[in-house]
This record gives sequence, structure tokens and C-alpha cells, in this order.
Amino acid sequence: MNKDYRSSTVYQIYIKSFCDSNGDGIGDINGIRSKLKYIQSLGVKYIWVTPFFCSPMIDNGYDVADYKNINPMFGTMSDCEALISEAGGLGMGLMFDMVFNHTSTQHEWFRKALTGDPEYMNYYIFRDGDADTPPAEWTCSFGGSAWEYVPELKKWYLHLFDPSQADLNWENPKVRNELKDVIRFWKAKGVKGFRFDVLNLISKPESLNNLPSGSAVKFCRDGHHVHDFIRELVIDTGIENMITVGEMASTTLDNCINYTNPERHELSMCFNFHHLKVDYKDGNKWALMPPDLNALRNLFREWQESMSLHDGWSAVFWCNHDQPRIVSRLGSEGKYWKHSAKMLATFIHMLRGTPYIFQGEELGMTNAHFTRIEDYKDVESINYYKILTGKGVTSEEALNIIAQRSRDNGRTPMQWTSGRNAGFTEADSAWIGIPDNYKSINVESEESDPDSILNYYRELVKLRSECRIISDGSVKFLDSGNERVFAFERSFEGKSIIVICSFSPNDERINKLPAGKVLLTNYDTSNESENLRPFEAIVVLK
Ligand code: TEU
Ligand code: CA
Repeated sequence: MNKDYRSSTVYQIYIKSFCDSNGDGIGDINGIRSKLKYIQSLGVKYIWVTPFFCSPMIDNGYDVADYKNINPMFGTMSDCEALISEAGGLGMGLMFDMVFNHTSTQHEWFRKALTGDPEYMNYYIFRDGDADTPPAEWTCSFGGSAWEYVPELKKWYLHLFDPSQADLNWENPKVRNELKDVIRFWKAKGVKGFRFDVLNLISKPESLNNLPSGSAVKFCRDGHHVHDFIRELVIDTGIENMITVGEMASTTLDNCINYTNPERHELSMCFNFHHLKVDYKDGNKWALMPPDLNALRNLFREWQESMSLHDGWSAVFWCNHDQPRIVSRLGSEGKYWKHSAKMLATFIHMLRGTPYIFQGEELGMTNAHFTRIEDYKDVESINYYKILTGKGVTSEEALNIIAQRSRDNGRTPMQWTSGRNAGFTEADSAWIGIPDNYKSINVESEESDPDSILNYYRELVKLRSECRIISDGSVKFLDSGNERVFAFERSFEGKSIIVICSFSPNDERINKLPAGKVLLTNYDTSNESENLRPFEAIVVLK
């Protein structure tokens, strides 16, 4: 089995916000092509591009209407083929984003289902019921019911996300075969790997009768056939030796081991999001709370050590297109902006797993700081603004919550230069607002600063590709003697490194600083005191 992903780093592109090549304010495939040299300069081996297939774009492409054609807004099939081959020429493989839990309701399959064609109705999850009573009291991820009524059919269909994203019926072998066909299509075009959207939600409960009310996602997570469905998809399409990552937002540790242990022939790795919920009050994304660092450390310790022990493999990351920017969340946008961004990067990139860099993270890009509801474009943010204010939360407070939690924080344009529209587009304006700080936080200025966050990321990626302790070593968390300072040891063939990361904006005392050769640190002078400096990170070869 090919395990090159263990020493590789992946770069994630949110296409709509990466680079606009034709001046319409929207990022596109040719924009990515124009920046391939930049991506290569980071040292990454794979590029995951979020969906650019035909779509009504209600959920920005996660509502696919045709898996084998390109949304004209993003370019053409020949642009796409050129992207694959040009990236390949620079030593990078493309990973495409397969949204297989649901399709857009504009997909041909769903449109045929709506005509009452039984063959296509069986592609989705339709249930009988009168117009007033949905089959179960389930809520969808974006707020509101998870069931939508179709009066012509006198039936309800299930959608875990927006009503325009109808869930596919994976129990139907025809559906599974259609999806395999999509994989084969892109594989034949030279794609080197796949990211699978919300893959642990594909197997629904056998019977929907007598289910309690609550979040639909909760009832569909890691369902009874999920492992069989994944194995069948992977084996039948021959992608076992490619890099594959399943998005498994709130899976369990046991399932994650099973999804990724090579003997089970499922996936190379999984994303899980538990560590990104430590600032959700009572698990509620829309209730603010300062991050619980103890919970964060315990989660990493438990998952890292168990995955290591049972030969599972994780995708390790802080940021993606659904998350606020990590430097705004766990670091600092002020005096310690640079130190905290580098510390957070050190922590992730020294862990056991494959690190993902989300566009702009390597620059220390921050949250958007939008102040008006009109600034938001994401369907989830707009829905929750209505839900929160409907519950009596003041508009000011709702805007404050959304400013911290909106997915749009990760979706503002890539900051290339200090020039107009951050060098993202030649249009009068981009499709979504650009944070004012682009004048100082941008690729151009960080290229010319040897001490920049950007250049630090390059060092991290290089270290992983060269040092087997980092790519292949086991992991053990250590007690630093201070709950704001995380420490762990990576070991391989008798050698080890110690990683110390302070998540604190203050000086912090720890048990003892490790002795050895400093491989990397985010301060320019070596630490000779008993104390760690704010957000200090040190990597030592023992
Ligand atoms: O995300 C699914 C997911 O679990 C989330 O991150 C989700 O956006 C969040 O819980 C809402 O609060 C994936 C995609 O990454 C996301 O962009 C899509 O909207 C979603 O699936 C539906 O396809
Ligand atoms: Ca464009």
C-alpha cells in the first residue's frame, strides 16, 4: 500500500476565493493554474480543490447538479484537464471533492424522481406522510426541518443540509454504481486522490419509525452499513493506493480507527471536528464560550495516542472553508499575531497524521470582521441570523455570534498583494468582502520577510518530508506541568523529538525545558529562562 501521504502535506483551495483569472470577482480554475508555482513553493504534494462541478451554488458547490461537468463560472473541462496535468508536471497531485451524501435537487436524478419515476425516487429517501406531519421530527444542519414535502408526490424527502441538497439512498446498489462511475471518470483524467464530503452520514437508520426528535445528522452518523459502503466504493474503483480522506465531522474514535486502518481497505485518513468544538457552549455552535484548553489537549492526546496504537491515520488541521480562522480563535490578532500563528502551525505539523493547510492559513489570515448581515453570503449564517433573532436575541448580539462562528470567516479572498482587492480580482469588487488587514497580511509582503509566517510554514512542510520521526513516528503526550502548555514526544527507531507549544498570551512556567538540539522555534533568540514566552513553540531533537 502506498503511504506517501504520511510524509506529505495537503493544501486546500476554496476555489471561489482563491484567484480570479477573468475579472468577474469569482475565483476559478485558471486562477488556480496561475498560482501553481506558489503552491509548489510551499512544498506540498497534494492539492484538494473544493467542488467546481455544475451546481446552482446554494451551498457554494456542495450542491452538485452534474458530477462530470464543470460549472461554467469556474471554467471548462479543458481548463480542468490542464490544471491536472500542469500540477502533475510540478510534482503535485490533485484531490477532487466528492459530495456523495446528497445531490442538488437540480440534479437530473432528482428531477426524474420529482416526475414520480419509481426508479429515480429510489435514488433518494422519500417517505409517505401527510402535509402536516414529517416522518420524524428531525432538524437539518442549516436550521429548520430535515424533511421537505413534495405535494405532487404526497411524500417527504430527507435532506441533512439545505432543502436543495437531497440525501441519496446508498442502500440502492444503482446509486452506489453511479457514484463509482463518477470516481472512475475523474480517475481516468489523472486525479490523484479524493476528499469525500460528510462520508460518515451516508448510511441511514433502517427504520425511521419511532425515532426521537433532534438533529438529523446525529441519527445518521456512522450508520450500520457505512464501512461496507466505503470499502465497496474504494475497492470497485481501484483507488486503494490513492490518497483518500473522509470528512467525518463527529465520528467516534473506534470508527475512525476502522475507517483508516490499512488492513480494512477503506480510507487513507479522516477529518474529525471534535477539537473545533471546544468553544461551543453545551455543544451548540451558536452559543459562545472561550475555548476550553483542557478539553482541547485531552482530545488531541486521546485521538493521537489511540490512532497511533491501532494503526489508524488522521488528517490534522485547524482550518477549512467551514471554520473561522484559527489565529483569531486560539491565537491573537494583535501583538502576538505572528508568534501565535507559528505556534498553532507547529502544533499541527508536528502531530502524527497528514497536515492540511487551508489557503491563507500560511499567511496568518484572520476572521472577516463583518458588521452587517448583508456582508454574509453563507446560507448557514443567513439562516442562523434569522433563527437567533427569531428567538429574541438582539440583532447586535446575533451579529456578534455570527462574526465569530460564520463559515464566511474562512471564505474571504486569498490575500495576494497589498494592491486593489488584495490582488484577488481585477473586478470592481470580489463576490465577498475582503478584511482590511490585507494591506499588511498578504503573500507579497510575506515573501520578502524571511521571518514571515509563510516562510515558517515552508520549513514545517520540509521538515515533515525529510524527517521520519515526524512522518512515521509514534506519539505520546507529556505533562508539561501547565495546562496552557501542550507537550508531546514523537519517536521513531530509537530517536525522538519533543514539541512544546504554549497556547497562552502570557509568560508561562513549565516543569522543565527539554534539552537537545532546537530544530525549530518561533522566537529568534533561544530560550534560556525558566519561562516560556507568549505563544512560544519549541521543537527539540533529543
Ligand atoms: O460540511 C459538513 C459539516 O459537517 C460541517 O462542517 C458543516 O458545514 C457545519 O457543521 C455546519 O455548522 C461539508 C462541507 O464541508 C460544507 O461546506 C457543506 O456545506 C456540507 O458538507 C454539505 O455538503
Ligand atoms: Ca472568475
